[in-house]
Amino acid sequence: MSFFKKLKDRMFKSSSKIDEGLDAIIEDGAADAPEDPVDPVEEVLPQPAMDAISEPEPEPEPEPEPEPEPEPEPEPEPEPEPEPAVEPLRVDLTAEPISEPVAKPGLLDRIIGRSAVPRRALDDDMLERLEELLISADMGVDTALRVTANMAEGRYGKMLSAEEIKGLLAAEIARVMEPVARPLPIYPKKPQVVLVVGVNGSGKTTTIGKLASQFKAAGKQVVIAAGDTFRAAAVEQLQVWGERAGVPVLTAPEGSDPAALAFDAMTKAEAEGADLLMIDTAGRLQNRADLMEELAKIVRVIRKKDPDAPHNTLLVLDATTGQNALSQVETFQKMADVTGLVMTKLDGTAKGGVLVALADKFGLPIHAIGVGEQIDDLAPFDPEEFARALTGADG
Ligand SMILES: Nc1nc2c(ncn2[C@@H]2O[C@H](COP(=O)(O)OP(=O)(O)OP(=O)(O)O)[C@@H](O)[C@H]2O)c(=O)[nH]1
Ligand SMILES: [Mg+2]
Repeated sequence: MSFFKKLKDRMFKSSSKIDEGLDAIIEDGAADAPEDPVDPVEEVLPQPAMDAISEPEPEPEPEPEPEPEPEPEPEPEPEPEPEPAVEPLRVDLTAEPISEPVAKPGLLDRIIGRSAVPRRALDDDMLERLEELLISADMGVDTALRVTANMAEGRYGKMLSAEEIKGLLAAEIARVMEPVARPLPIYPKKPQVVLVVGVNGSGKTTTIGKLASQFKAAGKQVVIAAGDTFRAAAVEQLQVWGERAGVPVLTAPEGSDPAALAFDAMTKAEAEGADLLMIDTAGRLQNRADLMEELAKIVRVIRKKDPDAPHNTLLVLDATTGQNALSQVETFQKMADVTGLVMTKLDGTAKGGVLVALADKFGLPIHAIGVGEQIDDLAPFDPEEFARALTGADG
């Protein structure tokens, strides 16, 4: 099974959350308007989103009847033309005339028994509810506003189905994430030092095991340093991962200085000509100044050996912690020069949206995502797959 397939399967909770919410939004303002004069599908949706539309689209119908004109009904007020919205947000269209059912299922549809796809106009109310939906998927207020505003730009007043909205949201989310989707860079420097940091239980040790296994499979010589010297169990856990990955694990006695271990590990990795040295660290809460200072010390000591080290500082974040991930990035950035992110446990949350907020706010590379506890449950980060899994755009 491919990683992406796994991600989609595992992120089902997220998908259904947005799915259900969208259906309710459409239903509340629904208009069965397949003959809507402004058919948004062809012109609006970018290619990937087109793929996501599952309903058979009403094919261009031979029009035997007189022009399907707009509404012949008496206008209650000046026509709120869906002007090419210059500003993406909050153009007040008083919603009513547009969001009202524009047409009953067309005669032709009834005759040929075609079921109409519910649609509603993209208006202020719909946008607000979409924002709420994205916020409930943990995207954060700022990012949710930006995503919905961009998605609405130029589409104000258009009739959209749930599938079309999912496709549009997915395309917008993928656009936000595209620039940050980058694999862990590999440098010619030997050993390339990868420091792995994060709060307690975020998945650091597990991620190191998974990464070590992948690099080993790619022909790299990898060494792991068990820099979490606080708990004997932590060292044992890493040794198990080392065995699984077929990679040596350097350890130090419980309670010893992790900076000293890191220094020794660099010396050994150098001597052995290893390509990569991955340094595990103890989980540290961002409000524990002493632990954060200890991390800074590890970095200082490593730099005595190689001023450019660590070459990568990976911050491992747990997707289930939601918006707190944002403050974790801020705190760890102060203590260590975070070069990239790995988000774990995306399989265990309905709220993967926080990854979009992270991309939007920090622009740090997202190297990989954890989608399970097994050694191969680390996927490269693919923005489009992620966006579609998050929005349920594949239906
Ligand atoms: N479902 C799921 N569980 C994960 C994932 N990554 C890690 N875990 C689990 O999360 C728990 C914590 O993982 P660890 O790797 O020990 O986390 P840590 O950051 O090293 O923890 P500390 O060393 O205590 O700070 C373990 O039970 C892992 O199996 C993931 O992608 N998906
Ligand atoms: Mg650990």
